[in-house]
Amino acid sequence: MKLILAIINHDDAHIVIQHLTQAGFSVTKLATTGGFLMVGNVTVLVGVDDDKVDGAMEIIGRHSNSRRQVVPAASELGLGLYAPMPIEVTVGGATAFVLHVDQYHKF
Ligand code: 2BA
Repeated sequence: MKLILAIINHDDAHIVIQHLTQAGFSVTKLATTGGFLMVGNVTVLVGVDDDKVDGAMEIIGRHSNSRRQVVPAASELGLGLYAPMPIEVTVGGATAFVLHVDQYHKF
């Protein structure tokens, strides 16, 4: 079994979760915040059998879009650092990690 941990743009999260759920995956949604932009994103946890990983990743990738985002000058970037001038970054689609699950219990 594997645990997919995918960080998704807030604007795409609803549609990604909807398609995963329709395809029969169990999903847990966490409200998270990116450390660089310090804006909200969504992390989804999906526990899947090994042979279902590709199917779940395909859904996540298909519905996650990358976006150019401007960080205004003087925005705090964390750790007390501030952008000296506006900078543009490409955020997402999704950043996904696939972790091996040692044990899985349901009580
Ligand atoms: P943030 O940390 O807010 O990062 C937003 C975007 O800012 C990133 O998009 C990237 O384009 C840029 N960025 C991040 N750190 C940077 C840095 N030190 N210098 C210059 N530019 C930087 P993505 O790479 O698509 O990441 C989107 C979100 O996914 C991140 O939001 C973070 O919440 C998460 N993420 C991405 N990679 C991660 C990783 N290796 N571990 C944990 N979380 C990650």
